Amino acid sequence: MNDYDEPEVGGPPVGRRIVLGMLGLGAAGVVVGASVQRQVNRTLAPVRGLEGVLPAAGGGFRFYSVTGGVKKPDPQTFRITVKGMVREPRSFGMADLAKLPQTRMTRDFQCVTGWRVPDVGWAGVALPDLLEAVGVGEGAKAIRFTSFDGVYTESLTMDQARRRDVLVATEMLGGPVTHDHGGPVRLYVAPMYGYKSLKWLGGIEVVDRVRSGYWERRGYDVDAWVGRSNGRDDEPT
Ligand SMILES: Nc1nc2c(c(=O)[nH]1)N[C@H]1C(S)=C(S)[C@@H](COP(=O)(O)O)O[C@H]1N2
Ligand SMILES: [Mo]
Repeated sequence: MNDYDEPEVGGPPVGRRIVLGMLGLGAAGVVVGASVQRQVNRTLAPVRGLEGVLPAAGGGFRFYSVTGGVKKPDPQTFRITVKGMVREPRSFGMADLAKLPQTRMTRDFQCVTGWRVPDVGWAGVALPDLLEAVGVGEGAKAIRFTSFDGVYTESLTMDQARRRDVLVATEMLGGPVTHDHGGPVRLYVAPMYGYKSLKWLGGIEVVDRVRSGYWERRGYDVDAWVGRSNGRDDEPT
């Protein structure tokens, strides 16, 4: 049985190579001549399994948002909602999240377009602990995440969501998650490419199947394991 649905935007997914090219060049700004090829190589390095062979594109985070002007919520009233196939639908403010068990980890952050930030400190509530607090209902197969930017979405299978290295993160880089990094609360999916780590987390829904997220409808793999053959729907696997 397949728990994954088909992409829901019209037409076939955009070829990943095209998406990657656009992203890489967009992120790099204006590049010319030989540096274009170098940038493309860097962009494709992770999906070709060449990490460590070609240089990384940069040492630091790039701020990504598929939409402009994301509103900054009031931390006093901000809440994330957890609903769907759960025993007890609930919303969590910052104080509620702080009362749940806290998990810390130091892990690399790797964008599929080629940049990586090593040894980033993260803290927050491990997703399994949050799910435990609401109780996952029978037949639940996946988790759907929505961003209060109104556009970005992501999904994890239930197995992936039960990993302890998936965080509902309230801290990164040694302090609260900043607005530009998707605060006050973002997702951090340590073993997967950065696009799984949804910013400006607003909603968590327990559902009966995986729905493709924002980039997945545009050609990226739903399973975004770093180091596996992600980002290639143009070749047999
Ligand atoms: N809401 C939202 N979340 C998002 C994105 C986005 O555009 N919007 N971009 C994703 C991608 S592709 C990456 S690599 C990371 C980048 O995180 P950063 O902006 O903190 O560097 O956020 C991910 N989460
Ligand atoms: Mo990314």
